[in-house]
Amino acid sequence: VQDFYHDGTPDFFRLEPGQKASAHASGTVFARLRAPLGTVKAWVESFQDGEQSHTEMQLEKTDDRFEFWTGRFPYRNFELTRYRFKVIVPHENSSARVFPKWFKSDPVSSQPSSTRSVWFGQNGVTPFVPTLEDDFKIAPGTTGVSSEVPDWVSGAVFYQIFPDRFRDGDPSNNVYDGEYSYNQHPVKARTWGERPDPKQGFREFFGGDLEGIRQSIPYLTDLGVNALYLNPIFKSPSSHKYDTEDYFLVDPHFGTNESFRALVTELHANGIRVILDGVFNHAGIGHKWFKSGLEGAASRRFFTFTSEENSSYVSWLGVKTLPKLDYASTELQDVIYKQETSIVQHWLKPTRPAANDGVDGWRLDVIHMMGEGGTHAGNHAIIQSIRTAMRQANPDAYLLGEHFFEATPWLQGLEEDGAMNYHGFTWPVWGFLVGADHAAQPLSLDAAEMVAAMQNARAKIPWAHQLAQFNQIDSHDVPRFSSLVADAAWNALGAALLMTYIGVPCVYYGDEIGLQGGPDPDNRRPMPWNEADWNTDIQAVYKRLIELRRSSAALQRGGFEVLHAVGDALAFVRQLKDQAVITALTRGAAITLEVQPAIKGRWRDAFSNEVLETKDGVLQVALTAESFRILILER
Ligand SMILES: [Ca+2]
Repeated sequence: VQDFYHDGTPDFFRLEPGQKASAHASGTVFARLRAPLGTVKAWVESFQDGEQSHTEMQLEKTDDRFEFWTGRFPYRNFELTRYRFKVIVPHENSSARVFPKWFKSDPVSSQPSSTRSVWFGQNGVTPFVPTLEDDFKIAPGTTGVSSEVPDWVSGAVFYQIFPDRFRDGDPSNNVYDGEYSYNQHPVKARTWGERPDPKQGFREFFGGDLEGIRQSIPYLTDLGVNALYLNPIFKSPSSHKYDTEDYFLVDPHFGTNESFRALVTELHANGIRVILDGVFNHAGIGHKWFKSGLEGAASRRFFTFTSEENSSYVSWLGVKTLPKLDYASTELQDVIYKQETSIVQHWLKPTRPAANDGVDGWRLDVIHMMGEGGTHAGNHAIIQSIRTAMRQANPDAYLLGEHFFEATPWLQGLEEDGAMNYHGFTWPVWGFLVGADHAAQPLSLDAAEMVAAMQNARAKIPWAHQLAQFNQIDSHDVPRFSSLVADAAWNALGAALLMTYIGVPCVYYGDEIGLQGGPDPDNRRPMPWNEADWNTDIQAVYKRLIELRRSSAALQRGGFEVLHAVGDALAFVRQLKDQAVITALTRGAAITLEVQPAIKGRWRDAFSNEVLETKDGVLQVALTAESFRILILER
């Protein structure tokens, strides 16, 4: 346990009562800091109108291990508010000096100090002034309406479905062999259960569809998930459908617009939300805007042609089948997101006022690349406008950005609610449990290094976004986690981290039954529906972990504090007021961890029901080799 602690939960941070109405208010923040015994003085250093201000804190209470200091500091709601703590603490061998009357006495008369100043921000304690980017941050509009992260997001457990590979509920709509050609190659129909063929890739089809998802609702509710992220569903000639031909039309091999709306209604009736994959950086070469643009229509301006030549258009990473959309065109902005009838708003809104068939958010593909003139110029303004448009159509819509890398600039309150958290979760976990990064190059992190990587990422973003980050241990873009870990037991360790770490967990379809898979397209194998093919051990682990996540406010919205991180072993606590959950795990040999949670009581093992009690402030957590335990506080 670090002595210093602060987070965005109500025990440590809240806005003064009555400051909830306006999205553009100024006001006061109450902050509480947990500090070591013997702390001499503490301040909040915050920033207003661009200038730093100091607010002195008062000692509120002391227990046997900590002091709690409180203070109130001003903020303006329309801008990102940064703050950190400056604290004077005892320090042996301090090189500091005390000047009784600064600038008014002889410096030679100064006395050696037995204290020093330290600063505490989201990336920990430093004896020097930290950088702004590691400050605690309050997202603009935290008390208002327009910029809040939707409440439901932190309570969600997502399930990612790649529609062609999840379930074939209606063989009559399947692509058949040679039905059409794509880039002069005929498409190929495959049989459910076969392995994807790297030579066919996006030209092979297994027949999964919306009806298959509908038939699987009992399976999904039994698993316990309550939100779906669907890979693209709109008309496209490929099986991945990232080359959209018509954003207003569900692909006929998946179903119809009507069957999709009916599916959303049925999912909602079963407590399952849905977000769609919006591929708006580029269109497919078969989109009518592009085809008519080649013939000189006005929609030519939706793309970036560098000359009169029809072949001179900018495309995604040079892939000519994916011409890049140009948001310098206000007409394009209108049709993609600005108008009420735009694509983004159309699918968020119900088909009629009483219907419940609008989707709950968008995952935007390569969101950081969208921009003007064939570049990402103007990107942040575009994403801010998309957020505004989404909130207009559905105030509870979740804006999720796809970034394979760091997403910090998009997570400062005005743009994304959350990002696909490869940077702050997936890669650190891979460093600890896989031993490689996304490029299949060696990445070796012990427990301390993993949590340092995670903290370093978390430190850059406001609390509201930390809770809304989209965590996965794998996805359709990387090999299956279960195929990467050297030891099957480590697969369960990954699942435990996924369901107990801060942020929104998402299970890639099939991970819960141990589906294997290498790089794309092998990571997109058809979901086996013969239960004899399921790994029921990992399935039981997933179901219990999801149940725990769904039932625990501490796991959904609690703080995060590391209790132990050395070598192979890790323990951390998630706490929300008087609710707390400890996750303890080791990837190595059996070990007994001695941890000191700040909150005291009896802890019940969520799997074995064994009750553990704190003795003299120490909780002994015995772990067998390569195992995890989840301990729930009982008061
Ligand atoms: Ca089908």
